[in-house]
Amino acid sequence: MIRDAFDAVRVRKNFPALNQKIYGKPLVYLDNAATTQKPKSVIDALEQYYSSENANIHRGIYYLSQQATNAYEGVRARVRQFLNARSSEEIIFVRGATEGINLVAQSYGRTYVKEGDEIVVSVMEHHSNIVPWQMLCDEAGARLRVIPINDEGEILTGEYENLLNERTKLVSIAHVSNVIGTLNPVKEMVEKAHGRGIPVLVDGAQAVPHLKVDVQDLDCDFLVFSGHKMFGPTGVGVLYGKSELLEKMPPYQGGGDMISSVTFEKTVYNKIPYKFEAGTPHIAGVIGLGRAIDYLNEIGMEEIAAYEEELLRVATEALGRVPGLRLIGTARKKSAIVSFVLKEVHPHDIGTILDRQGVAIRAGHHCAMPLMQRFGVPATARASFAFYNTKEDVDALCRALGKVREVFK
Ligand code: C6P
Repeated sequence: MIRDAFDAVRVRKNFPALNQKIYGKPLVYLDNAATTQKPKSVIDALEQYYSSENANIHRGIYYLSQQATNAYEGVRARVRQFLNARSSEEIIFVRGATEGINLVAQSYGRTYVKEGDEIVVSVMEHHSNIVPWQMLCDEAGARLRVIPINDEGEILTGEYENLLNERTKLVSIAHVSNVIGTLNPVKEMVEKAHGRGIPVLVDGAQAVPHLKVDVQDLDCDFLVFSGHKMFGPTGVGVLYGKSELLEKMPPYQGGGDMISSVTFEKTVYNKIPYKFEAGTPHIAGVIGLGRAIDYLNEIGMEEIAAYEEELLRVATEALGRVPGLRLIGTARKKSAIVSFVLKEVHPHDIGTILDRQGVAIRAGHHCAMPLMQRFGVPATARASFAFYNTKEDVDALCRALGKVREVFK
């Protein structure tokens, strides 16, 4: 039984985009790992900012600019609280998870990673947590080492420990896989890396919107996430970094706001976090992200996680009854993401037929080609859930899969 305490049907009403028909069928939105829909409060915050509060920040001495600065910095404080970081200066606004990882690769990586050094990632990483490290390795003459997984899609922790050595300069690992939903034991992995003095970056893109993430508890050195996957606007995200590391890192980009003084002879950089926020940031996006965090706090991350866990259980059971369906990724600890293949049907065909039934899922390699190779499939179909999805959405998914079977029988 899906928990009665959590009223997804009521919550859905806050999301205007969910209330529409696609090809005459009610939209069943199951592509939340790609991006989530936005609550009215976030949409309203953007409209209000642009209609009556718009001004640049950190520059103006006039009322509107000060208001915009206060709103922007207020969100930094709320993100700090949301992640339980020690200080607001540890919160850097970026474009999203991808930019956060590139920032660390270019700033921390180019400073500390030298020829012969190693960076450790897992086979289930999103391309955003592979390619920036490959680029760095190519430049520095360093090597990428890859943690293998078992057939269920779980990290082989013994193999992980064996990979750590005196050449390892950084571990970068997804908290939750965007393809198979595996919830990785990041706290234990951080502990092992720290035992050897190795810092760890956590890609929190699929975790922060769905469970309570506490950076002090994880003790990770860096963590990134994207606003648009957590009910906020696109084009904004967060890099959390421990202040002692951020202090030592050079800026990632040069420009306005990241300096305290400039002459042609010498530029003195601003203090953190501003040192890493060159140019006018996505002010409206940050304000919208703040509103999304308020929304999540109102519901409660524990409530959300518990509800989605049950949704995952219901979906896994229901999909298990679909003839010819093979689940890819059956880890014991999972987030509400299910990837699957159907005998003799290409995932793109599944996606197309489902779309005609109003069911939006993603089909493809999910920007995780090495993981596809690991499971020996070119692509999967993926349904990814959020707290506004219901058991009826799972039923609609299964009914639509029945149509796929009819077409391909
Ligand atoms: N995954 C998906 O459909 P950006 O694009 O910067 O907001 O997020 C990149 C990213 C990084 N790490 C993980 C674990 C992710 O899942 C993503 C984005 C989307 O699975 C789009 S490819």
